[in-house]
Amino acid sequence: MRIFEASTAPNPRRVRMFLAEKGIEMEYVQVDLLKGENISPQFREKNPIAKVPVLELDDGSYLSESMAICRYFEALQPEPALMGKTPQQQAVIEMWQRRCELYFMNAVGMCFQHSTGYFADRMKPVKEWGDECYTGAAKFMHLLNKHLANSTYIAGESFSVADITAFVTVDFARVIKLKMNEEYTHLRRWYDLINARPSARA
Ligand SMILES: N[C@@H](CCC(=O)N[C@@H](CS)C(=O)NCC(=O)O)C(=O)O
Repeated sequence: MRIFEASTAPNPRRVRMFLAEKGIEMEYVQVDLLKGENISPQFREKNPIAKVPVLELDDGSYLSESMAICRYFEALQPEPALMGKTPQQQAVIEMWQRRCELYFMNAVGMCFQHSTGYFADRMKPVKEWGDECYTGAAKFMHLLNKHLANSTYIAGESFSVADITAFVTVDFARVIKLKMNEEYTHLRRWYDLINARPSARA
């Protein structure tokens, strides 16, 4: 198995963190996104959506979408459980993971792409949409701070994949100059907790 990725991009980092938590070693192959290696016909054969990460399985087939890759490894190696064990835990983690991905990570990503023109060779940046996404991401950060006043981790009292998505996004938000407000003491407490885990270096 090996993973096609880009070391500075947030989605591949989610998978690296997930695998580090599981103690799973992996071969990583770097794909140059700025040079457009991911939009080449060869790469589209691995993932028609033309994004990283992509997991190549030993049978030569490919899996993409960060959460699908994580779910595959969760099934292969259930411990430590990062996607919940009971039906309720699984649903709560899924709920928060999706919230963090849809309303935070995607908002930061879209703000980055639409305000910087980073991928202007393959999409039309719309500055107003970038601004709107910044506002959405900032609102979500505020919500997370409030939520973490009563919750040790994002999805309750155990570390989960929802923490990975939120943590990677808080770090990535630096590219749009969205920082943790000084008053966000709960978010800071949680950030330091996750940042102390060895997987945060992955
Ligand atoms: N929904 C996908 C998103 C993957 C994604 O957006 N990857 C970015 C890097 S973080 C990418 O490959 N961007 C290159 C491009 O848009 O051309 C996932 O969860 O893996």
